Amino acid sequence: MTGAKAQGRLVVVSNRVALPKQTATGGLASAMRAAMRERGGLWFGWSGKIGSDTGRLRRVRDDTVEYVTLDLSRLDHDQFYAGFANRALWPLLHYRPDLVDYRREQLEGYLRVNALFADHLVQMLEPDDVIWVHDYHLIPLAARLRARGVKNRIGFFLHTPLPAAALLIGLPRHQALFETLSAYDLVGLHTARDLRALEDYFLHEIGGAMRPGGRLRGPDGRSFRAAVFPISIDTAQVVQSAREATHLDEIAQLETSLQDRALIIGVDRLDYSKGLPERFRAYDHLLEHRPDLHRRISFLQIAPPSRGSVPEYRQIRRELERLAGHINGKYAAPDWVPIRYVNQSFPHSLLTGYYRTARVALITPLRDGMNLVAKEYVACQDPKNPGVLVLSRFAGAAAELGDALLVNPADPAELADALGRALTMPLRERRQRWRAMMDVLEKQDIDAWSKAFLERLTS
Ligand code: GDG
Repeated sequence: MTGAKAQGRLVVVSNRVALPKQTATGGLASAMRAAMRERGGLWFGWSGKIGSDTGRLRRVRDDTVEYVTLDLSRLDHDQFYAGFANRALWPLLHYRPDLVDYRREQLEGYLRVNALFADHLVQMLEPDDVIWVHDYHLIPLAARLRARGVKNRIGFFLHTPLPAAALLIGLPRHQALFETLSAYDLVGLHTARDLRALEDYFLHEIGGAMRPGGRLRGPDGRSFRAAVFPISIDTAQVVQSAREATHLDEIAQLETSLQDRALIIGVDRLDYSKGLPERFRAYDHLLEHRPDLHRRISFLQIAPPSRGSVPEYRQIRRELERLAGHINGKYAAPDWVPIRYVNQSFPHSLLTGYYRTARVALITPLRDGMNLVAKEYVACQDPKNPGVLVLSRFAGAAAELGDALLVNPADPAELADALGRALTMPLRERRQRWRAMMDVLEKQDIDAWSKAFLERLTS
């Protein structure tokens, strides 16, 4: 392991930490673990626990990787996580200025928790560590680390979209927040559109400049690189999981319940960015205009609740319950339920089986950084008889998956047309489209993604 030592550890920082005993649910967790294991590592973040005092640390070691998590006080949690991160930044970054609930004390709480993260982290760092910070909860972290004398390479990856500069400047004190990105050495984004937005913001809104070699310079004079790294999935693992899932009882039960009806599937965290009400309305539109499809299709929407402490999430949950009830009330027959709306989460292995069973995936976020469900759906298909992906143009994944049926999720008629087309698409065309998308996923998997980012960060 001398090579590994020479490289320095990988220190990952994210709001939540996937501990070693938890089954790695997402590709991201396993990719981070693999990268840390190779060179030794530390994963630091919030424990998910709200304690009476902020600052209690929990440590777990697993071979060459150490996991350190921090409890937050109720006030810190409410201001940093439920407040500024999820009620101001999340809607802003998803092009929803109408939902931004900015409060100065929450921004201060956000900055305070970032400073607290820096205080703890600085004591654990070694000079040759490479630090990789994830997502919108921790934008100012590098600036706080630099202020404490940290000279290490620090990279940042934004998992959400980055909207146009014209929207970013609507956030009070946006400059104090977004210009801290220049404290990183590398900022990674999902798509070229996000990168253009970042460049435009730095160049035209806060007096930064473009340096030779494409580096951006912030108003403080520090320069950093920004580049596109579209995140992906563990393609080989997902393919295998979907094949194995065909033997699961739950899959047989789902198939029996379908009685040869074509399954349309959607899988999304219950979030207003995912376009769920619009999707339900489009399904209503389809059933209204295509009576020939009644009883021949079934729409399964899996939507595990998330961020229940944020009011907008409770509201959308009620809206979807109403819409699902309305659609079933309007079209259901004694032996047919048009929409199966399920508010729970499932083991990932089972999800891969559901994806494979579905003739169509309906993935229509209003805005999404990438959308990994779209990629997983493609990887799970039976190559001999693949299903069709109907995908929003506004998911980052659309930039790579141009062979999906791309739609504007705001138009129920367009969405319903695409669904109709997907349900009757000839096998030959399904195969061609699937093959083209699968080629992308085989080349660009999650390992290629993390390697590309880390290579650029350390070069
Ligand atoms: C953010 C960005 C970006 C879903 N339901 C269950 C379950 N899932 C898994 C999916 C997929 C993951 O969760 C969801 O990833 P997405 O990318 O679709 O969406 P976000 O959660 O919003 O993720 C997004 C991503 O970060 C990565 O950068 O693509 O744009 O918003 O893997 O399969 N997993 C399990 N049970 C469920 O019920 N186990």
